[in-house]
Amino acid sequence: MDFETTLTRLRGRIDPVLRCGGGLLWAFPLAGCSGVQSALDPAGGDAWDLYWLTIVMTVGATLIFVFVTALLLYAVFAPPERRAWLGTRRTIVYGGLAFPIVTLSLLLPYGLIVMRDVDAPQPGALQIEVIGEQYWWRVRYPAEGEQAEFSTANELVIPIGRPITVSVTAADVIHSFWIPNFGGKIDMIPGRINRFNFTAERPGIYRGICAEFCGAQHARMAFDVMALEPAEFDAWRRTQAQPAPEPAIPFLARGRDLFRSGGCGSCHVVRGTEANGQLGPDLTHVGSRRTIGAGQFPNNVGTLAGWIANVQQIKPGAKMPSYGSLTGEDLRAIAGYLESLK
Ligand code: HEC
Ligand SMILES: [Cu+2]
Repeated sequence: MDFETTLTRLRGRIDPVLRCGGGLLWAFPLAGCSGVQSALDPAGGDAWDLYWLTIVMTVGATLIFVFVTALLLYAVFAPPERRAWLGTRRTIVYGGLAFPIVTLSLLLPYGLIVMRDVDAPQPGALQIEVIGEQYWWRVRYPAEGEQAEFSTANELVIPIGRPITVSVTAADVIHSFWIPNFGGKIDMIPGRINRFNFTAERPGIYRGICAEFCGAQHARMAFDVMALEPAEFDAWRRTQAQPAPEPAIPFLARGRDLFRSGGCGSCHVVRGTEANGQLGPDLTHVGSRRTIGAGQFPNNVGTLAGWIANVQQIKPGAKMPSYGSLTGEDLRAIAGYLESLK
């Protein structure tokens, strides 16, 4: 069988694979290329450096792989007199020594420079503290100038254009703090504080996740990142520092009373009321959050009521008991009260 026929046959076999299987294979990674939780859709910080490092490495490695595979096929299928040059000393010196030495000598400093530059702290950064807990995120904004400190949960609200330093740690087991669109991933380790520095370039809603298995509900441990215009951020921060608003109508006041008598305040803080428990998320402005349950459900009266009645069914092992014995009316009142805490 001569070289040409072999090639034609090989092509006949590979073509359908490339067309359907190969096509599908490409679709999978590409589907992850844009969106609110993608390292391939940088929105600021080191994400750009990491993005280009990834592209250069992937494209480079693909080209070299294709080239070496082509040489291999040639070495196997070409007639002996045509492939004789493959075995010469020159090919080995240039292809086997010079080429890898040059390529790797360029890639190594490139990687080292990216590593040196990423995660550099910036002066005047906004400080935020995040504590990983099974299975949610405690978020603290320390006092700054006139602005009083306050806590929230499962939500990182940041201004665009200003450097941010997030100091992370964990309360129980190791978690990992990762916002793919902003680069770096950083471990949250009990008893240790790690820092993550970035600047958001464009406004938007992004999704952060826990990237280290931390227990049964690890996969249901996400958070929202809201990058706002600076003025919007300042307004948000002023509102969050306020105590919870008083219930405006009797139905909501009833919700607050049920919240009190149900013992919710032994685990949750609602600033401005006597609820000051430290075990669960701060609920002072829970109604202003986009999602509940660490990024699991959109935030509205229905999902809040469902959460309170069934938390152990929808997030088994979460450190909050289900309140299945509350009547529908009572559930609506508590959920309505929480929803009104904007
Ligand atoms: C034993 C402590 C405990 C008690 C009592 C408790 N909770 Fe919770 N609660 C938690 C914890 C812990 C979480 C976080 C769970 C998670 O997402 O893994 C939570 C989460 C929540 C959330 C979601 C908050 C968010 O931002 O995602 C709401 C709403 C809530 N609780 C309401 C209530 C109400 C209402 C009551 C009383 C009927 C109550 N909780 C009683 C511990 C408690
Ligand atoms: Cu976790």
